[in-house]
Amino acid sequence: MDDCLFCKIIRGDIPSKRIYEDDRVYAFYDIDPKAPVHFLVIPKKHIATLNDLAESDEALTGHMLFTAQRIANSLGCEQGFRVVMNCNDMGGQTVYHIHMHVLGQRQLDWPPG
Ligand code: IU
Repeated sequence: MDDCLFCKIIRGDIPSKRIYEDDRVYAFYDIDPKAPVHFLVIPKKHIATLNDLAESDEALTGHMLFTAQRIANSLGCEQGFRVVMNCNDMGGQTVYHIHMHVLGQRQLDWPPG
């Protein structure tokens, strides 16, 4: 997608602090961190919202989750971390390319705001 901010990050048109990348996913630190560790895992395939997922994306989203777990643990979050996906405006989504927020290294409250 030409005008998608996260597609631009994947292409390197917008700078990001990359943590990990493979043929299917890209992970980078959030520019506005809400915890000592806060990174995003995004698919290289453009999918606007969770509502746009297809059954054929099941393996991809599983790979995103496994990537989140591996990176969180490599960044010292073995004691606990949180994975959040916001869907649409009501769910707090601001960038319309699905992404997993991964937050850790502080005590996280429940419920989130
Ligand atoms: P949201 O779930 O759509 O609200 O999250 C979007 C996140 O993307 C938000 O936490 C931003 O700080 C983050 N972000 C970023 O890390 N780098 C960017 O260039 C842009 C947004 I644009």
